[in-house]
Amino acid sequence: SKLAIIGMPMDLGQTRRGVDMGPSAIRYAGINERLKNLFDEVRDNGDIAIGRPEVEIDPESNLRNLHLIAEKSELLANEVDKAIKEKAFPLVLGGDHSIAIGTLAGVAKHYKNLGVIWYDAHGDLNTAETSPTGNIHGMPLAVSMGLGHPLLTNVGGYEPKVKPENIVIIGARSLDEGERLLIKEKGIKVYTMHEIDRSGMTKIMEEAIAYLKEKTDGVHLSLDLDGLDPLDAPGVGTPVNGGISYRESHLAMEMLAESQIITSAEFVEVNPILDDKNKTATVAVALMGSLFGEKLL
Ligand code: DIR
Ligand code: MN
Ligand code: MN
Ligand code: MN
Repeated sequence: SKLAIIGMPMDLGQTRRGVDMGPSAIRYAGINERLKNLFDEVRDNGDIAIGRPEVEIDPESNLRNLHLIAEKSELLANEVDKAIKEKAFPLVLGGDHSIAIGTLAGVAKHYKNLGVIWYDAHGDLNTAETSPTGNIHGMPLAVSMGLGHPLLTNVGGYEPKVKPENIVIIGARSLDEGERLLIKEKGIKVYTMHEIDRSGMTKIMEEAIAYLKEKTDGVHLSLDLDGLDPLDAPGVGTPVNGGISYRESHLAMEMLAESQIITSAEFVEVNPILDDKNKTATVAVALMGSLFGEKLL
C-alpha cells in the first residue's frame, strides 16, 4: 500500500491568515514518523504552489477570492487524480476547508458512487445566496453536490461530485438557516452533537459506516479540526464550543480503520498562528495514526 501526502497551503476561503501554514505545522508534528510503518511506502509530494496572490475584492458576488480558489483547486484536483492513478491513497493537508473542492474533484471521478464523511462543527453547505460571510470555506460541500457558482462546481471539468444521499455529516453544532433548509430538502444525513451525546460515538459510527458501506464504492473523509472541541483543537479559525472530544475522535478513526471503507482523506483548518504550541496539528497527526490502523498492541 502507498500513501501520497499532498499539502494545500491555501487560506483564501476565509479571512484569518495563518491556515496556509497548516501543512507545515502538520509535517512539523511528525506525520512521516507516525505513518511510515503503516504503509509499504509513504511519499510526501510537497505543496501545491499557491504563491502569495493578492486578495480578490468583488463586493458584488459574495464569493471572496472566487477566481483564485477555482484556479488553485484545479491544481489540487490534478495532483489528487495523479496519486490515485498511481495507486496511492491521497492524504491532503489544508489549508482552509475550501480545499475540499479540489480534493473531491480529483477523487470523485474515480468512483461511481463516492461517499463522504464530513467531520465538522459546520455544514459547509452555503452558496453565495445563503452565506452570511461570503467565505468559500463555508461552501465546499454544497459545491461538491453541484450547488454554487459554476466556476466552483465545475472544477475538474464535471459535476456533481457527490450525491446528497451519500453524505454523512458528523459533529454539526453551527448551521446557517440556508444550510438547514438544504439538509431537509436533500435529505442529507447529519449527526449533530446532540445525537453524539445521546447515543455515543460507537453507535453513531456503526450507523454511519453501515449507511455508506452498502451504497458507495469509496468514501472520502473530510476532517475539519473544528469538529473537535476547541479545548482539544484550539488552533482553528472558527472554533465552536461543545465539540467532539479527542477520545471520541480517536474512536471514530479506529472504527473507520476497522471498516476499511475510507479511500481518501483530508485534514483541514489547522492554523498554527491561533494554536497552543502546535497542539492542533499534533492532534491531527495522532488521528491520522488511528485512521490508518495504528495499534497499541
Ligand atoms: C459559516 C462558517 N457557516 C460560513 N463556516 C465554517 O461562513 O459559511 N466552516 N467555519 O467550517
Ligand atoms: Mn469545514
Ligand atoms: Mn468547520
Ligand atoms: Mn450546477
